[in-house]
Amino acid sequence: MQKQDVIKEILKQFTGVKSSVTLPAAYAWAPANLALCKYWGKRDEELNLPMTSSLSISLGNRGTFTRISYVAAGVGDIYVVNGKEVAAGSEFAKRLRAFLDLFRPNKQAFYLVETESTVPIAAGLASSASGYAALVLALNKFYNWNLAKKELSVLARLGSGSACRSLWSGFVEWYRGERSDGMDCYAAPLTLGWPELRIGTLIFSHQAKKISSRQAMAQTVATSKFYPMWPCQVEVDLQKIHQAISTQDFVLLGSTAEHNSLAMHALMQSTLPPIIYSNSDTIAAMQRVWELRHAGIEVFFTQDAGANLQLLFLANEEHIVQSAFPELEIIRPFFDMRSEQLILVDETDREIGVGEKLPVHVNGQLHRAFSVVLWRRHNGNIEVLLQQRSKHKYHSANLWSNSCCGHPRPGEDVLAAAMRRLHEEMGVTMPLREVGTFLYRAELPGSGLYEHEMDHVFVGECSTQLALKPNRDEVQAFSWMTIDRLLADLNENSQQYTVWLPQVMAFFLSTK
Ligand code: 2P0
Repeated sequence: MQKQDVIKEILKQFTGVKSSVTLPAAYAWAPANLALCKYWGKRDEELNLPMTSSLSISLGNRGTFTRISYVAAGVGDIYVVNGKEVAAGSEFAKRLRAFLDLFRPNKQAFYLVETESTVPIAAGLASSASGYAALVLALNKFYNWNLAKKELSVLARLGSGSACRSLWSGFVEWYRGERSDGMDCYAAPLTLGWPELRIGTLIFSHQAKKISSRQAMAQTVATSKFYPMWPCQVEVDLQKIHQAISTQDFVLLGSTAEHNSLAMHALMQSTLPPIIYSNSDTIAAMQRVWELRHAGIEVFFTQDAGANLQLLFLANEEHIVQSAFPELEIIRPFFDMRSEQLILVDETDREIGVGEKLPVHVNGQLHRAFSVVLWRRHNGNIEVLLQQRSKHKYHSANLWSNSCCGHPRPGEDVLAAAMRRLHEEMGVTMPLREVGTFLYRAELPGSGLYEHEMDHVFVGECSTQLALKPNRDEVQAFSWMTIDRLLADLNENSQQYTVWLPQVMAFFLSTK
């Protein structure tokens, strides 16, 4: 099976690749990702089908922003990376051109692809993952395909295997699948986050790798006698990582990721000829990490196909790890998102662009948003958690509202955004369930701003023991209120509540 066959199948509802170009240019953003359980070895090199499943964490605001348009007149594609045009004969350009060849409506259609990368490329973090993911997202907008994320994940995989995990923020699992056409081989996000998680990148080598991961993988599968053990290792490690995430057991997460990475490098040492990405700095840093652990600091490492290391630790160890490794660049995967950019949508919630938060509210442009309602059963009643917005909020200050609300950022999954914001505002992490969306437009009294939102409503059931830690910059008070009392008060004292709360509550009630 060839890539073209897969693309044909996915785009069969359209008349060929082109469909209708409705935009002069389209742009998209995708995060880089770091595998905690690695992808190493393919069962199909043409389709980038892996031998095993894998699991990653996306790297917050480290990623790739891509804009795609047609070259007005010319004889070939133009690729611009971080403001510099890429030589047409380079390996990078050849690989990208071959991928885009799969998506040309005719042989004379040439693309201008402009990308900006915030991935520390020298740190050995795969920029190809976010690059191909952003490119596929941009093509989806450019041609107005409106494909589901699962299909986009399959398309991104055809560019680079690990790219299929770069369509979401947070934890993402890539399923191996069984089919020879790979239609069941795609990634999907996990519902749980871990806001305290930190990733530190240590850079030891700025040189290009002597052997690409693509080549190294193929050599491992072909020549390592230990390779047949790898799927068993992955199966166990995936189970442990799932358990670590669901119980927030950091030592289990870190030790499993470190072990998985060492096992992958052990496989490479057993190939013919051997492959060793580490240099003496890599080994010295590993030993430093082990010394810190011996001294009681919970820090672990993972290493991709390069000399550099990524450290894993929690927020409470940030200072001590930073002082042990002064050159460490720290990423907060659940916080360092692209900020203050909102996703503009049409009335079917299809993404049509991005916009700065304030102008979007001044102009009343339709954008994607979410509202979270936490609820509990207490003394035979259903109670919902209300928050009083801080006096510093840019609109609806001091008003009472549902438990949390906000906007997903470009490239951010709306559930991941709801989880992120719930933690930022109320200091809690819990599973949320989306119960639907509604569209509303309202003037925000006294602010000159308009809310015009496609609002995704999430609910989460809490225990009566739930400990809230509200962020005082966002929330000045909170209160659990029975539904009956809230509905009565919304009638009597509506000016004390946000304009969107009645609709959110009506939605919540319809699910009860
Ligand atoms: C990973 N790596 O899971 C593993 C761990 C590197 C080490 O995925 O050939 O660039 O394009 O499918 O995705 C790097 O491999 O390879 C990689 P292709 P890719 O992140």
